[in-house]
Amino acid sequence: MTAPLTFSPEVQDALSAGAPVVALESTIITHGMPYPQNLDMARQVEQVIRDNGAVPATIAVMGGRIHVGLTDEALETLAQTPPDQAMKLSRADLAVCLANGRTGATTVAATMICAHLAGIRVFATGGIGGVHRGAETSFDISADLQELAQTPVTVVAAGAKAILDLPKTWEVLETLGVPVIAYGQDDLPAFWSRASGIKAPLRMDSADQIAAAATMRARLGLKGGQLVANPIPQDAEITADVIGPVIEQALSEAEARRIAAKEVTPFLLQRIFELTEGRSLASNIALVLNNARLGAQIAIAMTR
Ligand code: PSU
Ligand code: MN
Repeated sequence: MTAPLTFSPEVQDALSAGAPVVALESTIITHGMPYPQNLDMARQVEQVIRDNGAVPATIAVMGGRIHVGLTDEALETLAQTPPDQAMKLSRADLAVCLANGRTGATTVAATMICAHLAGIRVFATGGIGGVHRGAETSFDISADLQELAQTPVTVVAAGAKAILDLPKTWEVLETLGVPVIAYGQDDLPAFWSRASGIKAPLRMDSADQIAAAATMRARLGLKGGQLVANPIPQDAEITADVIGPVIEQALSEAEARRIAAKEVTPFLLQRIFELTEGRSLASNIALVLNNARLGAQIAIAMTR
């Protein structure tokens, strides 16, 4: 009995040859961005990984199988699937979705699980889930954090999404023993902004160092992955003074409308997109591409 994995020919060839592969998630496509920008982003991000010498493996669940590497047709179908028709898959939902033959988009947590099953050690995305503001009453803490603590995949993100309670998110990661590594700066990045005012627990300045740390973690028998927090490129950033009030407004609307559980993150991202007239989406795409580039470099370093 093995996991129901279906590899695209490109990913299959790369993995058999020991060539660098970077996993990509699909919730960002179905629940994180509107069509058609989501499709455009998904294609661009794959291209950036190829241009940087690695092979992209976008992961999604369709027809009872975990697909590792999607055809352009599958990517298009997924991008056009309304959020209420694709399950948003975390660790809790993955097996149910597969067993019932439903379509599902993988979050950071589920993508890590699938990447690990497929033998992929690096994964690039936008921002991880984390501790939501008000978690002291809602208990809303993303399963992404637990996953980083147990599954050996290096995740490249632009930090945790700034809609979250960032200090609490970093505290939980520390408790869980997850290395949080700021890339090329001392400060932890805050998704749409380069700076958060919070000093990162760890800093690294090269893909080689990040790859070496992942290998050492395995040699020590320590379970879990690493989070690489890669700041958004300067020309794409929205500084905290601009994005902050927008986040506040989106959060109070979510509260007034009693948005809860899995709907919270998609609702906030959509409202922030509307309130910034698309600027937040342009930044989100820029940071994903930037993370894909670093992800490719790390995957290459890991094959050396
Ligand atoms: N990064 C983005 N956009 C997104 C996400 C990440 O730029 O939509 C998704 C990821 O799939 C992440 C999920 O795992 O949001 C977190 O959702 P929640 O807060 O419900 O755990
Ligand atoms: Mn949640």
